[in-house]
Amino acid sequence: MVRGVIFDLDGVLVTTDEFHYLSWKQVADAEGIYFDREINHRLRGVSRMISLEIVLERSPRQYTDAEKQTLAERKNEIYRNLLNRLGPGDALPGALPLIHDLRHAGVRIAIGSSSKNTRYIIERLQIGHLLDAVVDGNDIRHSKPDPEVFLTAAARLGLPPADCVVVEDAEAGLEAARRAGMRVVALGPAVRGLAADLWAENLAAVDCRRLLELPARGDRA
Ligand code: B16
Ligand code: MG
Repeated sequence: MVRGVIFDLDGVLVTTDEFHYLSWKQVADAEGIYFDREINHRLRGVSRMISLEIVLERSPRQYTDAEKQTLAERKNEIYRNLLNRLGPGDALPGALPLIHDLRHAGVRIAIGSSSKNTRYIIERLQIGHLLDAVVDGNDIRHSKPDPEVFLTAAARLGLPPADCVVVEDAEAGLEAARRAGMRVVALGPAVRGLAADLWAENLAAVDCRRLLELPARGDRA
């Protein structure tokens, strides 16, 4: 039985994944470090500082911890400026109809995101009233692929992990969901072909009933 759905935020409910890319690209270009969309896929779902380490892999020189801190802050400043463009109505196509259908079916809704900007994004989109729990980068010690974010979300929903489904656009997120013992819907091209209970191009292609009928982990042949 599916009693809770935990949505990833960036790249699932809103196109902030593109804002992350643009911000890192600006930081990398200013440092003369090669960065492209393929590398950017590896940043999906992982924390800001781990993202920075991945960006710096292509750098010919070493950065001190203080320099890394400055780069991470610069990236976040650029990113926050891009977030200011968001408003109600900027949730990705299919996101709000699916959440409404799920709520109508009595399913509890949570967000499980690695981002420390989650609450600001929720505010910009004005979707807080649709959520029963929010767990973000400020609440956890280990980011995806560690299951902590999803286990904490299930606990805040008051549900066992086996009753929850995660919706994710990142490989790190799929692994985190599996390690949490949850069913997982993989969304978008970055995770096409990876192990998941269901894959869809975007949320508009996810049918509420199909999601609710996903077989429990132990029930599959
Ligand atoms: P911030 P998600 C993740 O959010 C992003 O996918 C990832 O690219 C980003 O580095 C991470 O949040 C941290 O974000 O810098 O805003 O704290 O996909 O888990 O919702
Ligand atoms: Mg994501």
